[in-house]
Amino acid sequence: MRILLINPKFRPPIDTRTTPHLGLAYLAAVSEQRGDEVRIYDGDVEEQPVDLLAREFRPHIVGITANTPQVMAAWRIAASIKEVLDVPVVLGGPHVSVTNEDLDLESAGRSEVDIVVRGEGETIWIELCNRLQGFLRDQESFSTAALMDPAAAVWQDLRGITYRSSDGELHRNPDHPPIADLDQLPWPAYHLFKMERYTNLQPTVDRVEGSRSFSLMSSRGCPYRCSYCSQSIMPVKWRARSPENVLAEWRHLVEDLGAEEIGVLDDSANIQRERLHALSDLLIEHKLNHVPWIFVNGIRANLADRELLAHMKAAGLKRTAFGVESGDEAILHSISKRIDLDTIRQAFVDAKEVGVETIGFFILGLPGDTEETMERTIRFAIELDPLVANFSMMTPFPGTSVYQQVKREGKLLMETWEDYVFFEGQARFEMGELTAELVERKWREAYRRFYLRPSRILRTLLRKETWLQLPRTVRMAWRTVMPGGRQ
Ligand code: B12
Ligand code: SF4
Repeated sequence: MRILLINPKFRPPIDTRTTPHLGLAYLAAVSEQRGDEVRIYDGDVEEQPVDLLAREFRPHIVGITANTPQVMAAWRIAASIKEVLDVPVVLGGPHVSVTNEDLDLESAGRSEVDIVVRGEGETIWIELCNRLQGFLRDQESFSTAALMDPAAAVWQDLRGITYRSSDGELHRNPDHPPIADLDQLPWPAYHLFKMERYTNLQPTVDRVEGSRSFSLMSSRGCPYRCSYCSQSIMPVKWRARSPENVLAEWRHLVEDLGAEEIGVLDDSANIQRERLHALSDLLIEHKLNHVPWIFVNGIRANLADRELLAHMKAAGLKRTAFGVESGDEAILHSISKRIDLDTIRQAFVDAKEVGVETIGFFILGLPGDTEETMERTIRFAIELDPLVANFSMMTPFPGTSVYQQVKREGKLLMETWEDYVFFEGQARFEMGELTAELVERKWREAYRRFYLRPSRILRTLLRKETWLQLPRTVRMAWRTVMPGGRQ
């Protein structure tokens, strides 16, 4: 079959770099394994309108991915394709996987969307394509209405989907079990992406623009349940690939695709420390440790001991992020972070002592935050002094317990799903004494006080990357530290 997979264009924030969509790369890979002809349309780097491609390529099925701020663009794309072609449109990704707010039903209820896939997609997608192919075999001419006819009974027992049958009824089938053995998955199909169009394939490894960076995921899901995080409410259990399987992909990225740096995207890579020790041994043994790699999204500070950090450093780890979130013990407890300040302190000390650069993620405006607690967060960031400090204002994503709390006790300041982004310098809710003015002020202050310390300015000026990326650095600084400089 011909398959078109789409990543909707996202209103680009100033200077966010683009990276191929790993979820679509996996879906494309399993489709190719099935024998399909696959095209990927990544709105972030394409110029041609998507309906034109649909008209030329005439796919048998279209799959669109969406996180929360992308979902409205996904609907618009679906509608534009439906105008030129009668083709089943399937929507998947983080937004529709949040079922406790009925976001799957919201999308499946729209006339331009036929089926929603919830959670991890590969197995469901292949089962779905098999059924569509079986249906097509028996038809002289195709119509989506016939495919979705309840009498045809194509979808009633396919787990993990929510769909609208042609009589207008919405159906939510039970969840699909997670993929038990991640080692069975093929490698992401990067050959289907226009790789030369990505400004920097890995958004957080600050190498020179254009250096060949690739992402890799060595485990999926997270066993923690932080109150603000979407990961904690999606039907994705923590599972890991074997060190040997990760090594094989690593070799492929370095030796076949010429990767100069690798970003490991796991949500919580260090749940099983022995696994990372084993991977480090393999990277050293196979002489892959000359290629720098980083943990982009943060590892758990409570599970990052010095021995592990030192071993990973020897295996090429250049930098790691830690989700610190708050400098106030009570707030940390209230967001179910399950960590204390001393443990975080120790992790930063250990990382620096073994020579691993650090990134700290901090959130301002968490429920319960006050001027004093946010002050503690800023001071804690300065004390930890990571190479990169990233301060974001709390954005309550649908389904999370923070979202539910704000809906109950406060006021959301976002009007549409497109506003659910946290890089725009605007507070996203107010609750009690936590006003937008206060959070935005502390956010600007955080950047100013962290980055405009004399010691920090000197360190920044001494870094080669600062000069290599000067225009970008200046734009970023203007956006964050200047009052009103966020547009
Ligand atoms: C890397 C990453 C980024 C990168 C790249 C984004 C990208 N599109 O890949 C960058 C830095 C740009 C980014 C930005 C943002 N991100 Co982000 N990001 C991630 C992260 C850490 C990994 C994504 C990934 O590669 N996952 C691995 C692949 C295999 O999973 P996947 O993409 O979800 O796809 C699987 C399924 O969802 C499903 N599926 C997906 N699409 C489809 C389509 C079809 C048809 C089907 C059948 C199935 C299907 O099948 C896939 C394979 O199993 C995730 C956390 C996570 N663990 O997923 C957060 C995450 C997706 N991001 C999130 C957020 C909030 C954002 C931002 C909005 C943050 C902001 N700054 O405001 C922006 C949005 C920008 C944008 N352009 O969309 C949230 C989304 C929550 C939500 N409700 O939507 C997540 C879940 C983090 C979290 N824990 O809260 N992000
Ligand atoms: S540890 Fe990280 S990925 Fe896991 S629930 Fe908390 S914030 Fe989300």
